[in-house]
Amino acid sequence: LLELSPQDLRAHAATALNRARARSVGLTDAVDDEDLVRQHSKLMSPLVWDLAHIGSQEELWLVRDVGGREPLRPDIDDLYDAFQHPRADRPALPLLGPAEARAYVREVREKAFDVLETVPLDGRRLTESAFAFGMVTQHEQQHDETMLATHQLRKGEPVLHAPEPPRAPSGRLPAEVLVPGGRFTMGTSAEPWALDNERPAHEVDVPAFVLDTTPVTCGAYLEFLDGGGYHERRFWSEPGWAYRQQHDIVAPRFWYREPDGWWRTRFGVREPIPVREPVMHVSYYEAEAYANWAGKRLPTEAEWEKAARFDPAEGRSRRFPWGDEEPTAEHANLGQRHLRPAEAGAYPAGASPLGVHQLMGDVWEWTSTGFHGYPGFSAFPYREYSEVFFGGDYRMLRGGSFGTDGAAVRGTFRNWDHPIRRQIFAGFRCARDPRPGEAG
Ligand code: AVJ
Ligand code: FE
Repeated sequence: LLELSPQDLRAHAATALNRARARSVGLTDAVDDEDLVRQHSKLMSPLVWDLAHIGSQEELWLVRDVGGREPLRPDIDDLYDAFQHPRADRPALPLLGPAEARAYVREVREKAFDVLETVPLDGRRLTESAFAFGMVTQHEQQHDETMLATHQLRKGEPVLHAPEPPRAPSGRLPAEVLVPGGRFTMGTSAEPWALDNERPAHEVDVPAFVLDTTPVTCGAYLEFLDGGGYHERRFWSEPGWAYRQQHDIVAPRFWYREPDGWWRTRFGVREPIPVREPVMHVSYYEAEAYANWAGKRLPTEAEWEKAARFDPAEGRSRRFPWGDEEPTAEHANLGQRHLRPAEAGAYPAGASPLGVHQLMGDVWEWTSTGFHGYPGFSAFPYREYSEVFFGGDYRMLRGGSFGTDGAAVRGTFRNWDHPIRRQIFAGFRCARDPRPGEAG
């Protein structure tokens, strides 16, 4: 699918690494040192941990593994190993301070660029190095999105700024799209930067189903909420109801009821709920309850990917809903260009061949599927990236959010989180089985 030469890889990797670093620097320079070391929520690390962790992983994978160089800071490996210390415990660790962390990631990056310039890139080593550089870029971008979620949790005046996303063109889209039944290719063996859990490509038979054309909007969600949906047991699964009761959840995270209706806070700004925008900061359980209320269900992960990738005219899976080209600003709301999702229907150029909109960008979309390896899965480069999470209490999320960079998402990309999580930029769309006669 992608032809890579050593020169291509060097140029592409350098650009992608620089872009990720500009974002990390922007997110960490936006606040003062006191704010950088503070834990804004038990769910998140202090920003200074994410920063040094980005450097630590880059040191391990690029400087030591690909480059075969001497360790810079073997003494801090343990501090920045996510498996050694849960997020809640990280503030108490003897972490690098802001100035030390910044100096550390700069030094690692200089060494990584030196490796990129000098490491032999031929045959198998080209593929392996492409993967390592791509993985490090994606890793930094993933933590940048995590840091953006930490920004959303911090109190105080706005420190991040971005232009407003495009509005939706006038005219209504059909509410739903029929996705015909049949086999399609799920996952990939061709994407050079696909992570282990996206591999290998395999055929899946997906019966016909009907999918919402856009993610569920705040306006639609308000009907569920104002109609008493949070208080009706029958819409909720058993664990969902227990969670809703235990935490007295009555609205999406960051929403507040005022005498004149619902408001929200978004990166320090208080604003009325934007009814045309996809709802976000809902748990899987809330998404599931909404779908039940609407007489629908959440899509499976295979349904989501078929809607996002299958081209019925050519009978093949694309890299993205719009085709094989990398995302641009016309295709999708990705890359923190904006600090919010765009209105439903705002990206007509990013629609799939069947007319499903905004599958990429805006909000991550909950699916009803748990985390398992595809048939033929093989852990790479190590079990801790994906395999140790298989079978855990997770649901798959697809498509990326406004805070996901294009380097860190594609039609095959698989994200996962606990069904109770709400601090991530996650929303959903609904699916349903076709009614008799509807599937043609
Ligand atoms: C794929 C987003 C679930 O952030 O926990 C970052 C990605 N893995 N560092 C996460 C990841 C190791 C991961 N998610
Ligand atoms: Fe990480």
